[in-house]
This record gives sequence, structure tokens and C-alpha cells, in this order.
Amino acid sequence: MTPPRHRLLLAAATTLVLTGAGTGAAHAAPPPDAPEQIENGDFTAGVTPWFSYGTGALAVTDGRLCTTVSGGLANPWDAGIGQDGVPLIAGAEYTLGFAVSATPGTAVKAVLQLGTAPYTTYAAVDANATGTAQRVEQTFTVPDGNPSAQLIFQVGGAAAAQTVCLDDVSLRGGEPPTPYEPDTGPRVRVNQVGYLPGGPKNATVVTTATEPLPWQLRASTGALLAGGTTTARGPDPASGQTVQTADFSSYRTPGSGLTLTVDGETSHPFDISGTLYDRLRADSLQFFYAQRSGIAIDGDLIGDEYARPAGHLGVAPNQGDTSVPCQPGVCDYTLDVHGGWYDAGDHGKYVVNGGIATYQLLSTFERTRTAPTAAGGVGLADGTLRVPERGNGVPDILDEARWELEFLLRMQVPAGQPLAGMAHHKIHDRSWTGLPLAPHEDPQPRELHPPSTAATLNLAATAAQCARLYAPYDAAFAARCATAATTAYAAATTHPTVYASPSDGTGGGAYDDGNVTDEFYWAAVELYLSTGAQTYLADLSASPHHTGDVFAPRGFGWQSTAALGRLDLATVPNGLPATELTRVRASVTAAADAYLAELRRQAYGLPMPGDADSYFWGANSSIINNAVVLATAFDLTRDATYRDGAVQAMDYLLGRNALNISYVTGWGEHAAENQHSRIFGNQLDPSLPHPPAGSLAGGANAALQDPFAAQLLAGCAPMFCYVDDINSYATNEVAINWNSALAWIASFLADQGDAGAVPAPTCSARYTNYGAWQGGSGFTAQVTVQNTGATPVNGWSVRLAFTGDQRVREAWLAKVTQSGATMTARNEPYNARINPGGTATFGFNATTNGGANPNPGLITLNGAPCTLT
Ligand code: 9MR
Ligand code: 9MR
Repeated sequence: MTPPRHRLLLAAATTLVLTGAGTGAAHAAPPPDAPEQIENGDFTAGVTPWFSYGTGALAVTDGRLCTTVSGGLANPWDAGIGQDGVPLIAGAEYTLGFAVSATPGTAVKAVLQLGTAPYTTYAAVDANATGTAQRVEQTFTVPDGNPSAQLIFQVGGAAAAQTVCLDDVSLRGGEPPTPYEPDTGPRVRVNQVGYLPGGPKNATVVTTATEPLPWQLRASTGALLAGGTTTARGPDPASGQTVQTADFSSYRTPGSGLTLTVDGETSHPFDISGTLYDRLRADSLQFFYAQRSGIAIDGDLIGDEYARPAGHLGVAPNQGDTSVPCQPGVCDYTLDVHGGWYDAGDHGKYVVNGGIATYQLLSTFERTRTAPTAAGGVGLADGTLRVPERGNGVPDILDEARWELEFLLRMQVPAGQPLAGMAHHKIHDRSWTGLPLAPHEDPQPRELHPPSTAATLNLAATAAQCARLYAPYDAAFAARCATAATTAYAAATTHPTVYASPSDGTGGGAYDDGNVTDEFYWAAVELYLSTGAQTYLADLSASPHHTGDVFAPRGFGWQSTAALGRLDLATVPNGLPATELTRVRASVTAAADAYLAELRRQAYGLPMPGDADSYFWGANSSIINNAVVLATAFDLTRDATYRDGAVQAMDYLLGRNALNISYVTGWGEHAAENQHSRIFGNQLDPSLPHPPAGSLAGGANAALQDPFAAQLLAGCAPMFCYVDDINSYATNEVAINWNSALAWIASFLADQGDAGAVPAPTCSARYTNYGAWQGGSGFTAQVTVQNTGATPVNGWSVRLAFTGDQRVREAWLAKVTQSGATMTARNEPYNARINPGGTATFGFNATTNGGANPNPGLITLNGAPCTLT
């Protein structure tokens, strides 16, 4: 039987003669009510989820999907328009139909295929497209099944340039999509990694029971350790479940392989330990080395499965990144923009997103100078990461961040060119590539995209951080950063509204942002913190963000950066008037209070509202960023309630969630491992690795912007809108700005040890700066510590950190050493003892080349923080 003729006539003006070409055998049509397997085939919903490569931009024109193709491409497959995630069942019968036109005219081949190498063809239909739209329909059975095949219209290979349009694309047949049922394991949801001995210990139980239920905490032997009663929480909007919560915080004894049993269900095993997060700090930071561009990844450092040649160093088939031109018409120079990190699962490098990721790594490090629990930076010292620079005397986290900073600096428009001092928004492939694809095998041309004010301010802010943080290690690099920061800031001020186009998203993400007032605030803050200059103080003070509510319920991120400035102003020592500083710090604790209130409302204990709007692309990082605010509130106040909030946020990411999944590869009994990545493509090619341990997935995203998730998860309750599949880039990608958030909070958590009660201070300290020497090359200061505890101190060590390049030249009444910005003063034999109420004083001369020189934000006596007076 041939396909019913009336359908063909109804569908289009002209019907092509059906060819029998293709792998699938021509066949009778499936029944007319057979299920449709193509999404948005009539383009009433716009372009999504259609993509193209090797073509101009896709656009819906007069209800049809149209694009341009250049002439002279070598092969039909050198340009394509397609859709992923098309389910095919082996042996089932399908009818593929579409209307196509091409002006002036060319052959078009529609192929159902494996979307990655070896591109196995399941069926192919040839059409001869002319200036008039013609309908093509063909029925076949497919030889192989694939739950996520690709339909691609190959439109390359014509001698002349073409305008190609498609309409009414349809693939009918097979089975209606089977409703997806994720395996969510036991109904008792815990942090699968574990709990800190002195910290909060909460679980969520999925149950229809309306009355509280008994819970039992058991050792790995099965022995009962503790018991209690749950709290009924009723319906939970975020998950669509009815749940109860169990709180076993009062059990504090370390152990491993513990389980919680409620309602006849036993949780995944977990530990109680004060060293839970030590390795997560290193794992989460290690991700950045694996993402490096422009350097061979050394298997001896991070495992042979991660070894790969350098990507994008101008070696064929790579076409970048050592001499990269602009998009046509954007500039007439090329830049060497090698290095940096690949942004995410793609090979693009974006200044905007590179900015927040770099900021968070630098902030993770800078926190060690003022946070009492950060122990002077021991956990982040040189030798703590497996990077090639380990052992160079510089903390490895700074080595890693510098890899990106050097790239960000290269993205600045050179002097003498139009828009000099601004930063190009991004550099990436001209067209999207398929997965998997090792960086050194990417054959695409690379292009610089236009400079933007947002990118320029990201450069200004991070280069300003660089100027102060690298000053003790590499004065020349710090000076280079300082110059880049001030020139970028000046250029942004001259060109304050140059926005990246939201439609510039072919071959790379758009990272568009139409409001850069927050970036201005952030950059002004960083420049003020590094230079102390009044002009930046004036700018930040005049910004609406200085007094505005910068801590949104759904967190900060690459597009909203005012919180970055506010957090640094609250924590990095600076010269703000005391009342101003008090207000800035109070804004952090007020935000933390709001996140705590939200966390208590959420039955899964996360500091984020439970509506669909909260679960967006990359929301896992926003949840962490709210935890960063909680953690900062703890660092500022030493109020353990805030610390507990940050710890609980981590429970959500590590398994206490509707899907019972840990979103961090390698962490927890049941963890994500198939994140969208061209490098870590194990799901598509078993010879490739999974993402390394410590890689964070973007997480549940109710907007389902990728076709795989859109089809699989349609109608999901927000917390269920996630799938651990490499095809789902909207829910399951890796990204530098998400792992930077993870690294920050992992470092904070590792610093908390047992998370025991916070001791009251037993010392006070006063730092007196006697002012700059004439000529400004240095200054003289004195420190007095008082023993405010009840027991004598016998032998002391006082530690503090400078903000920038300050270096002690000589000291008196103590033996002083300096490592980086951290100064340690040890008693002389004659002043070792400080009785209760007694004091010890020492002084020093230090050199500096200028810049901000505020009093230190933390002074410790024998490791314990003193009250600053
Ligand atoms: O792979 C890309 C991913 O990294 C991005 O996050 C995403 C959105 O910008 O787009 C990419 O996905 C492409 C996919 O790999 C192939 N089909 C086209 C998709 C872009 O629309
Ligand atoms: O993280 C980005 C998210 O906030 C946006 O909504 C999304 C779509 O524009 O893009 C995300 O960033 C992707 C970028 O565009 C391309 N590289 C991969 C990034 C992570 O998915």
C-alpha cells in the first residue's frame, strides 16, 4: 500500500516522486493515528528545539524554518538542520514527511542517524528542493533502535549559495513515548556523603502517611544508634511529593556506613565525620585543570584516562586559538587568545562566565585571610592540587586561577584599535560541533565576538582581584593585572552600554546581559579594595547596588554580579567608614536570615523557593551561591546557625532531593556521571572517561530547554526536571561557574572540621598603623594582643594577613616570618607568657609600592581569632 494520497495533496502544493533510497526499506504507512516523534515540526513554537551547523542563523519566516547555506561546501553533510532526541524502535515502521524549498535549488537529504560518530544511518530520504516548497513523504522500517536518534537535513554541497526552508516536518510511527520513571531508590533521602559530627542532620521521607513516623539510625552492623519521630510536612510543591522530615542532629558520634530507616525504607549509607569534605575541596578545584585549554593534560597528575593533547594551540585540525580573527565585520586584527578554561561541555571560552568563575576561585583563596576557620590557608597551600605548577611556592588555587586570568587579559582589545581597553565578549567555534569531541580534534574556525561592556567589567573586576592577590608572589604579573583593570574600567565607563547580542548563540552560548549596572558596581568594589582610591569609592557609593537588595531569593550568578561586590566589601579589609561597613555586613546577615527562613520552609531543606521559576538552567550553582552567603554570614558573625544553613544546602546537592541523586560526580552512593561534555563523553564512547570526581551538574531545570529533556521530562515537577544523560545540556552540563561555586563551599565546609560549638574569643587584638614613611615606600605598625581568657598563654604565635604587596622588612619584640601575604609573629623568650588580662606587643616595618593598606580583618593568637579593638 502506498501512503494515502489525500494526505500528500493536503500537505503541499507539489508532491515529489518517492525515491526508495536510504537504509530503511520502503513500506506501507503506519496508521494515521501513529504517534508523532518530531517536536515542533510546524515551527509554531519558533526555532526550538531545532539546531543547525554550517549554516546562517535559523529563523522562522512566514511559518517556515529558514536559513542560508554558502555555496561550494565539499559535502552534503558540511551543513545541516536538525533535531536531537528522536526515539526510534528497531523494526518499527515510520513515515517521514516534510516540505522543503531551496533558492536557487539543491539536493537535500533527510537522514535519521546516530547523532555522533560513527553517524550510523537508520533511514535516509532524498529530495530535490527548488524555489517552490514541495512535500516529500516516505515510509520505511528502521533496522536499529535508538532512544535518542538525530534527524538531520543535509543541506551542503551545492555550488551556489542557497536559502533553504523547511515546514511541516513529521515522523509518525513507533510507540507513543513511554512515560519516564526515574529510579529514585529508597524513599528516605539523606546526604549520601554524610554529616558533620556537630552539624545539622536532616533527612526527607517520601510517604503518604499523614501522622509522624518513628525513625531509627543504625550503624553499619545494624545496631540501633538512635531513634526519634519524624515531622509531617504535607505536600511539597517543588517535588510534587508528600513528605516528612527527620532530624537526628543530636547524634554526634563519628562513624561510617550509617543508615536511617523510616516507614519500612532504609536510606543509602552515609558517614558522620569531621573530614567529609576535605577531598571535595581538592576534587572540585581539580575540575579546572581538566578543563584547561592550550596545555596538554598530564595523566600522571590526574589519571591516564584524563590525559589529552593540548587543545587550540594552532595545531591542525584546530584553527585556533593563537591567531583568532573576529566575526566578519567586527574587527580587522587577530588576537592570540590561547589558554584559559573551556567553559563547560563546549569548547567556547567566555569572558563573562570566566569572570565569575575566576572571582570565586580567588575569593575561595582570599577568604583564608579573614575567616577564622580557614586556618591561614593550609588547605589551599602550594602542593594541595595536582596541577603542573605545584611546588612553585604559590598556592595551587592561584596557579589554577591564573590560567584563566592570563586568557582574560588576552581578550582585551589592544591599544590603538577601536574600543581599545574593552574585552571581547567571547571566542568560540563558528558552528556547533557534535559530542564527543576532544578539544585538539575540533576542526571549526574560531572567532572573536564583539567587545561588550559586561565582558570588560568582568575583566576589570577579576584583574583588580589579581592585582592584590598575586602581589606577594609575582609583582610583575600583579602590575600587569592592575593596568588591565584600570584600563578596562575606564573603557567600560566610556562605552557603558555595549551589550552582547542575545541572538549570537551559534557555535557557542550567548551569555547576553542587558543590564550591566551590577557589573559596574562589582568592578568598582574590586578596584577600590585593591587600590584604596577615592574615585572607585565614589563610584561604588553612587551605585544603586550599594544600598540595593543584591541577594535575590534565587541567588546570584554570571548575569547578576552585584552580590560579588557586596560580599567582598563585607569581608576584604577596606577603608569604608565604620557605619558603612556595619551596614554592608548587616546586609549579608539579613540575606542569610532570609535564606534560612526559606530553608526551613522547604521540606528538602534547600535555601531556595520551591517554585518552577527557581529551578532554572544551572540552578544547582545558585543554591550553592545562597549557601556561600550563609557561610559568609557565619565567617562574619561566628553564629553557628548560619554555618548549619550552609551545611544543609549541601545535603540537597549530595542526595537529599526528590531524585535521590548526588549531583557531584564520584560523591555519594548514587551520583551523576553522564554530564554533557565533549571531553568526558563516556556515555557515548566507553573509551572516554566520565567527568572527574567533583564535577557538579547544572541540576533540575523546569524550563527543559534541550530536546532530550523536553521530550523525556515533559510535565515534571520542578525538582524532578533533571536527567543524568549526556544529551541533556539544559539539566546536566558541567560548567566552570558551577564548579567554582562548589569549590568555594567545599573549601568552607572542609574548614569546619567537626562543626562543633563555636568557642568564645579568649583574646583581643589591636593593630596600629603609624602611617606611611616619607616617599610612600613603606609603613610602621604595632600589634598588641591581650589574653582575655582565664588561663595563661605560654608561648605565642600571632597571625595576620595583609591585603596586597606589603612585606615585613624588620620586626621588634617578636620573630616575624611571612608567607605570601600572611605574617606570623612568634614570641621572644622573654615575652612568651601572657597572663589572663595581660598583653604582648610587637612592632614592624613593612614595605609596599602603594595600593590599599587597611588594617587586617583577622588576627589570631595561637590559631584562635581575637576580637579586634
Ligand atoms: O553543546 C552545547 C552546550 O554546551 C550548550 O550549553 C548548549 C546551549 O548553548 O548548546 C550546545 O548544544 C548543542 C548540541 O550540542 C548539538 N545540538 C545543538 C545544540 C545547540 O543548540
Ligand atoms: O549557564 C548558562 C545559563 O544561565 C543560560 O540560561 C544558558 C542559555 O543561555 O546558557 C548557560 O550557559 C551555557 C553557555 O551558554 C554555553 N556553554 C555551556 C553553558 C552551560 O550550559
